[in-house]
This record gives sequence, C-alpha cells and structure tokens, in this order.
Amino acid sequence: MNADLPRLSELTERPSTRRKFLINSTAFGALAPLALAGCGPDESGHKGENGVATREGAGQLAGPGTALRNPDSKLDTGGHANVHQSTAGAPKGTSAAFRRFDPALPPISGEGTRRIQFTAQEVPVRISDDTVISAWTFDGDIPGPIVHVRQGDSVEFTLVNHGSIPHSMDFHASQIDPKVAFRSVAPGQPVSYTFRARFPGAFLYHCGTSPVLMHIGSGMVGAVIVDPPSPLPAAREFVLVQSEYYLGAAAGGVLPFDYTKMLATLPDYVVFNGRPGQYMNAPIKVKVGDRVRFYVVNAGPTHPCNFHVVGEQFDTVYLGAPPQVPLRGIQTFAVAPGGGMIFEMLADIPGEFVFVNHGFGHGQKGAIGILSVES
Ligand SMILES: [Cu+2]
Repeated sequence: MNADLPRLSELTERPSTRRKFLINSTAFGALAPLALAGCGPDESGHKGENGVATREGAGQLAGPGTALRNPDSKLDTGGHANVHQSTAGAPKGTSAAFRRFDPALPPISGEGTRRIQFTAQEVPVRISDDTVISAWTFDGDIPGPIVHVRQGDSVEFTLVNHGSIPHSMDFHASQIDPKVAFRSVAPGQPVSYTFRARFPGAFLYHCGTSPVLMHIGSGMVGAVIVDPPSPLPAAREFVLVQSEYYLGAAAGGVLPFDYTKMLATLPDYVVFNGRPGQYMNAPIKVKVGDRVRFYVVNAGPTHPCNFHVVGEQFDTVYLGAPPQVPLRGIQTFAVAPGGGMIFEMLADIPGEFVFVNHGFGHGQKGAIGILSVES
C-alpha cells in the first residue's frame, strides 16, 4: 500500500492516532493544524443558532485551501493557454470573508404555501483562507440557501437576476413544464413559478441555463428538503451538498471557473457545502445517543458522492422518497450527480468520525469532514 494514501484503520483509532495520521499524510499535511485546532480540549468554538459549533476567525487559520487542490490541475487540459473561463461576475476584489456554511437543516417556517425569492448573483466567494473564487450563485453563496418544505406544500418561487448574463432555476423537487418555469431570464428580470412538492426527499436545485455544466459548475446549486407528512424519527439533521470546482489561473487574487476543465472532469476541489474540508476545521457536533440524519445532495456537475462515515454504519438509507423502502445496514452508498439521498445513523459511540466521499481521489480534494460525537 502506498504510504501516502490514507489507512482507514488509523482513522478509526483513538483521536491522537488519527491526528498523527493526518499530520503524516502528505495530502492532509496542511489540514492537520485545522483538525487539531478544531478538536482540541480547549476548543473555543461556540454553539451556533442551530446548535452547531462555529469558530470565529476560522479564515485566519491555515486553511485546507491549496493543500486539497489537485496539484496537477494545470496539466489536466494542457495548460491554461486556451481555456474557456468564466468572465461574468469578474472579481471586484478579494475582501470576501470566509464563512463556515452552517450544515444544520433549518426548520420549516409557516404552513401550506412557501414564498421563496432568490437573487442570481455573480460574486467572489472565499472558500478557504487563501482561495477566493469568482462564483455564480443563488443569494451570494455556494450552495444557495437550504429550502425546507413539507410534502404537499405549494412553493411560490421567484428568481430575480442580478447578474450580468442570463440565469434560471430548476427545482428537482418540482414537476412542471421546464420550458416555461425553468426559462432563462435576462439581467434585471425576474422569473416566477409555483410548484407543489409532491414527493418527499432530498432534492437538488440548480441554474439550468445553457451551458448547464458551466452554470452548475460555477456554483448555482442548492438543496431542497421535502419532509414526509409523518415526520421521520427525531434526529439531528444536516444537509451536505457536494459539488466540484474547476478553476483557472488567478486574476487579481480571484480564481475563475474553467469550462474546458469542467469538460475534462478532473476537478481541483470536491467540497461539501462549498468549502474544502471546512468540517475538519469546525466539526459537526452531536451528542452520544443522537440519531444523525444527513441529507446528501450531489450537485456534481459530474462525479458521484460515495458517502461513508469512517467507523460507523448507516442503519437506514432512503434512496428516494421516505419512508418507503429504506435500505438497512449500509456502509457506503453513491449519490448520483443530480440526486439526493438520506443517510441515518445512531451516534451511540463517542469519538470523531470522519465523513467522506469514499471515492478518495475526490475525498482528498475536500469532500471530507468530522462528525464529533460527544459524551
Ligand atoms: Cu446561471
């Protein structure tokens, strides 16, 4: 076995051994200070409004940034001389601050009819202490806001295009004429439509403007969670949206997206909720005895998310609409690009459990985090 590759047996041992592994691992070398800082006994993180640990000034620490980036990415497409890069939303500066994306599923607000308005924005987004990308977004972040509704709800949606090129919205939770509802709108224009969330599950939403690869790949993605009428068992609920970043050479300190590299399908980063390794730095925290439910939505644009928790097993996996026909006793399951699944486990053992895209060529590019189970 290549000494540089992760040895999972070490990940499952006591934290000090796991940290040693992180330090010794070539790929994770720069992550180790973060993992240590985030997990130490004197951790200064506090509980966010959703009960999730947060860390002030995380962006000031040595972030995963380039450590997780594919070191050969510039060779993927024969260099950058002829790349097709995003120019819309050209960077206006690198002052964007790092912000941990709160993975907690927000509560459903209201009953029956949900009115949701997003704006399409082309803005720089800081994904680590040393990396800012020229993103296309819903409401200024990657992923866009988590939408949480109940089966049968009517969703009255409006997108206002504050960008410089056409954009649109494709809700996978809807069943609707896409030529009408998912049509692109010019800068400054709105598009509105109403759909009924007929089926429960974890769904993707994304910009569907051509080329869709470019609009998804540049960050216009998010998750919509549709609860069944009868609630699932009580649990700590988290949403993880996996997506891939294909980046070109920096301009003014900001990295543009690279369409040619998107076509070549060898990403620089693969991330949960927009930032490589952010939950290594600031783990997702639960208590012993909690049922933990991950809504895993894979925005792609191209690669699967082979979701796994090191040292744990999922007692329940919903492939589609819960609660019908769940799978029991699953170690790893692939969420297809454009898909979403629900993974449940009982956190009955204290410790630090790494959740990861077990397609490790992608997991090591940032689709990795820690679930900290505290006694
Ligand atoms: Cu778009």
